[in-house]
Amino acid sequence: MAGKFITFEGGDGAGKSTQIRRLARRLGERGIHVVETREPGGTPIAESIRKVLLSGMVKSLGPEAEAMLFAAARADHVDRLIRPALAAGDWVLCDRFFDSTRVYQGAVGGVDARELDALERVAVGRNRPDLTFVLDVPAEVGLRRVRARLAESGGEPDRFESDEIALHEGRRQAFLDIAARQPERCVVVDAARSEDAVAGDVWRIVAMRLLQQAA
Ligand code: T5A
Repeated sequence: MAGKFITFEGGDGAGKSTQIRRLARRLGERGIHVVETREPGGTPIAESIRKVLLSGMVKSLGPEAEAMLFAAARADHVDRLIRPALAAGDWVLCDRFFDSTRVYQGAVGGVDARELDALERVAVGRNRPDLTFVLDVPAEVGLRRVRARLAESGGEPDRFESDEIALHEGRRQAFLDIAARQPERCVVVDAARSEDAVAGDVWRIVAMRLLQQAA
């Protein structure tokens, strides 16, 4: 049986990594083999591209060049990790995927949608998510969480976290617009609530949309 492909999208600090860990644990308890991964990243080459992108080293090249780099990382990630895992029957939980490019480089970055269509065809092909969670939080809430995490770890905000609040709010709206246009794939979850409340919704939706199908 082919596996399932679930992506988690949303602004910085929405809680995607947290919810992926929790969902992976619950699926694992059911005997489902889960692959947890992230974008940009997931393979050695894509992780190297991640470093270049998040350091801000290529920011001056502009959003179009950044979109190409995200697509190059994604192509490797899909070819070497996502597609083989799905073919083996695993469930793949991915922290961000093409919707992030549509939002960060497209809707807010200004890269033309037709250019992004072309990059998506090359990088993703038919490997489209079965289900996408859009974890929705006001930008201020997400950024507060990011700041708290950085204060604990002693880290610095990355190239995108450092953007001004208006850009973060624009991204939030752009994710909601994608979800409204593609309700068959996307589900919006209010992620400003407790981790438990969000995880409860995520589990109910996975059970309803995917576990019943897989049974
Ligand atoms: N990007 C990415 C693009 O521009 N284009 C693309 O195509 C792609 C793929 C990636 C950056 O690259 C950009 C978008 C991003 O800016 P990243 O470090 O992977 O960088 O950034 P994020 O995916 O945003 O990762 P974050 O860690 O910032 O956010 P998460 O994963 O949404 O949040 P999480 O789970 O790490 O939680 C953050 C903090 O909040 C707490 C957690 O404990 C943690 O401390 N938390 C909660 N606190 C209260 N209530 C809850 N419900 C909480 N849930 C989590």
